Amino acid sequence: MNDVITIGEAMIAFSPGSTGPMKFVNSFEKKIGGAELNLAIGCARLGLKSGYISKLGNDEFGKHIQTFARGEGIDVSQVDLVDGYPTSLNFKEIMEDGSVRTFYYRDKSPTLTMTPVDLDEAYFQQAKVLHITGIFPAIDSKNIAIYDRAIELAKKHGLKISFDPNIRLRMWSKEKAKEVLSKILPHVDILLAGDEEMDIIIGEKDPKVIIEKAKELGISFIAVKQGDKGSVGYHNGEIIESPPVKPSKVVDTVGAGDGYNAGIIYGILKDWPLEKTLHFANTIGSMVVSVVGDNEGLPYYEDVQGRLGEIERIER
Ligand code: KDG
Repeated sequence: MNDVITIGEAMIAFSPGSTGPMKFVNSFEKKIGGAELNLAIGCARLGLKSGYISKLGNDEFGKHIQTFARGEGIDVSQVDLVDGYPTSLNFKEIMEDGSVRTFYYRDKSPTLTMTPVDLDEAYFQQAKVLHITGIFPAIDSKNIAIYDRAIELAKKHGLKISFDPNIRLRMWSKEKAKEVLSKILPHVDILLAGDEEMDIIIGEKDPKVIIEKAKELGISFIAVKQGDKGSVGYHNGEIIESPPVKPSKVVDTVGAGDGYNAGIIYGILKDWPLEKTLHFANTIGSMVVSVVGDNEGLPYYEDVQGRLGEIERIER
C-alpha cells in the first residue's frame, strides 16, 4: 500500500556550473526535476511509501529518471517509457543570491500520451493520499481530464487529495491558471499553496483570508507558504503562524516547496499536532534551499531530527 501517490511530469534539469545570467554559463550538470517527483522523493526519504504515475520518453534521459526514482524507493510500476516523445528538459539560471529562473524545453512532453483511462483504479484503492499540482494541467489542457478522473478515483476510494498550485507563469497565463485551478480547489482536502499563488487563484494573499475562503470550500487542512517568512496553517479549528526556519545558506530555492509539502503530508499521516507539522515542514524547506538541485537537499527523517536537535549528529 502506498501512503502517497502523485501524477506529473519529471524532466532532466540542467543545473548551471556557475552563477549569473544563463546566456554566459558554459557548463551544466545533469540533474532531475519535476515537482510531483520531488514530492514523491521527499516523502520516500522521510520513510513514507510513495508511488509515481507518469510517462517519460523511451530514451536515455527517461530511463535515467525511472532508474533514479526506483533507486529512491519510489514505486514506478505506473511509469511508462514512450517512443516518439523525448523526455522533457529544463535549464536553470541561478544568481548569486540563490534566486532562480527556469527555462523549459517540454513542448512535446511524453505526458501528452497519457489518457484518463490509463489510470489504474486498483492503484488508487491501495493509497492514502493523492498529490496533484498546477503544473500537470499547465502542460496541456487535455491533462485536466486526467486530473478529473484521478480526483474521481481518489474520492471513490477515500484518498485525501493534496494540492499545490505550483503556478508556473512560463507555462500559462494568470487568467488560465485561475480558471483551471479554481475548479480543482473544491475537491481538495490538503491545500499547500504559496500566498502569491492564492492571490492569482482567489485574489487574496493574506493567509488568514485565504484560510477563511479555503474553509468555505470545505478544505480541512490548509498551509499557506510565505517563503522566507514561514507559513500559516489551519486544521481542526486551529490557526497557527509558524515562524521561518533560517537556512544555513541559500543556494537554490527550487524544490523547497515540494520538500515542505512532503513534511506536511508526513505530519498529517502521523497525526501530529498542527504546530509540530508546520515546523517540521518549514525545517525541511530550509534544508532544501541549502543544496543545489531540485531534490538533492530533500532530507531523510534522521536528517530532520538532527536539524531539530532531537538526535545527536555524529560526524565520525
Ligand atoms: O517545484 C520544483 C519544480 O518546479 C522543478 O523541479 C521543475 O517541475 C518543475 C517545473 O515544472 O518547474
